[in-house]
Amino acid sequence: MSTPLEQWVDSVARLTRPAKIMWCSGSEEEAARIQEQMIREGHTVPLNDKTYPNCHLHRSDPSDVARTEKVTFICTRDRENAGPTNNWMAPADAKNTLTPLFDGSMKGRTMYVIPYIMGPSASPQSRIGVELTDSAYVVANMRIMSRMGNVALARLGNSDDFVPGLHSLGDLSPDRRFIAHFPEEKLIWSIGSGYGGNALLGKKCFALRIASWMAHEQGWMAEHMLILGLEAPSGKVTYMAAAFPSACGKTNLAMMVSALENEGYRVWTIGDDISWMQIGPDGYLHAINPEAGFFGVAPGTNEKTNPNVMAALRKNTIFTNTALTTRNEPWWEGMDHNPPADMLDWQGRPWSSSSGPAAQANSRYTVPAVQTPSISPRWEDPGGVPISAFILGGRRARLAPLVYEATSWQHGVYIAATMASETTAATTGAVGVTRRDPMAMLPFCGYNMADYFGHWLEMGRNIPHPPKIFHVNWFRKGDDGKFLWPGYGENVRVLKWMLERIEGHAAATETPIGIVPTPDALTLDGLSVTRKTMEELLSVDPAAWTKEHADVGTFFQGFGERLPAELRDEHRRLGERLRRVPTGSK
Ligand code: SAT
Ligand code: MN
Repeated sequence: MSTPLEQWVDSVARLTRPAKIMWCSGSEEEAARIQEQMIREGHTVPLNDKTYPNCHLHRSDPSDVARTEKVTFICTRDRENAGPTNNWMAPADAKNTLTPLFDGSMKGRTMYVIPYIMGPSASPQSRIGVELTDSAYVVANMRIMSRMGNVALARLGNSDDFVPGLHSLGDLSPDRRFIAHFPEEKLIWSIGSGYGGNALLGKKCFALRIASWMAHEQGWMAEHMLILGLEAPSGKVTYMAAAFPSACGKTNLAMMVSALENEGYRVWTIGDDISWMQIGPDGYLHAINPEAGFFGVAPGTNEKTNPNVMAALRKNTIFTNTALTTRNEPWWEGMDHNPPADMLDWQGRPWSSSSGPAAQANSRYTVPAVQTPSISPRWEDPGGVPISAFILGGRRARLAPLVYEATSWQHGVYIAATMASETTAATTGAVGVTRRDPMAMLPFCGYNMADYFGHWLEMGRNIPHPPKIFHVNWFRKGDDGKFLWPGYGENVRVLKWMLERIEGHAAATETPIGIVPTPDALTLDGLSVTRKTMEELLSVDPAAWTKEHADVGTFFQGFGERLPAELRDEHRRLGERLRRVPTGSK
């Protein structure tokens, strides 16, 4: 009798017709063979053996360098369950469209069977997935990003309790590229892309889109959040999970080198992208990082912005679409000030300063989490870590104060549901346009987002000790257009205030939008931020917020009747509070 997994592998092999099937064990010897295969295929080169041992540079197809949201689908029987923020296809239509593309798509190639665990191997909060792929690059990345191979097979046994994900490069044509999710079957089909979140199916496809659906069904949370621990001078560590839209420094915050280290405050890293959280026996929400590695953006990463990851990626790392120096080392914009001479750009062409960026803007490193000097001793704790705070954020040049706190869980859900960020030059399109990105989950929520808001509200009713909810904005600018707050390692000063709020002794004042620190509540020793700047950073401008309030009203209309009544109430109450502020006051 074959197992459910063997039956599925057989049926996929009949469709895709690979020359060979290889079951991945996860061994070192196998990893070496996969690397050799990648090098033979011609898009991967080994890097400097002395300075970057066991590291590789991979160049993807130039048309295949980022996630493609336009061809990402949630395939539920009822269109309403995918909701207004997702692309939808009926499951049967999706299968009819994609089956011919998979038909014979692996001919002459190897089909790799990758059993993997999302989460620490021994954690009851972890879940199993199996990815079938014809890409050796995917195997090499999944090996870093998940617990893969025999460890997963052993945990699965003969069970059918795994999320199947079928992936094929197809012909890499953008016209025949689809990333389809079938949440009702907990199934993923992806074809036509070899890149990141399109192809490493454990990451956004499973750990966010499918997992958010499972979490809704089963009463837990799958969130696009980093997880960090803030250690206080007493040695006590307080855990926080944070959601930011892209380009707001999530990885840097997770690995921050604290500016208050001499005073005994340091930051420990548990995860940089995804958090799975479940109510623990102690009544706290307990978080695990479902991933085992970091798939981070390279450009802008340097000794100042993220020294921990710079130390981590000196071995066992896959670089994707970075430039290559004559020393056979990776390079990207923002790594240092002086681009080395005679580099090859991310497409392997000779580069000169007039030929545009040397590294692709979305070039990446894939690095084992355990190599990060700041990795928490509890990062693989099977019980997860108890979360005391949710931090939400965005990039708002003028509007949001440096930090404010929700007055209740329900108010916090309102803040999360209305999160927004202004576009930067790094994102395509116009600069400075406000984009709403609720919970930073807009591209990753596997069901109707209005129901997802409802799920957050429901969780708040069920968690005996819910995390406090904060909103931060590291990006506020003064009238001169310069950032008011220094950011990076100095952000620990804001985390310290949160810690004191959690412990119940930090100074704060109530404003219409929430609870804001008094100008002297943050520890500013050793920092040249004046009191006037602090006041500006913490100010709430009722006129600007009245405009924001109207904009949120329009945004909420998009969810129609399904928007939870609690959020309508919060919205109405914010409007009332803003109207009560005497005009002209700040
Ligand atoms: O490509 S990934 O989805 O893994 C990373 C990202 O785009 O956020
Ligand atoms: Mn992400």
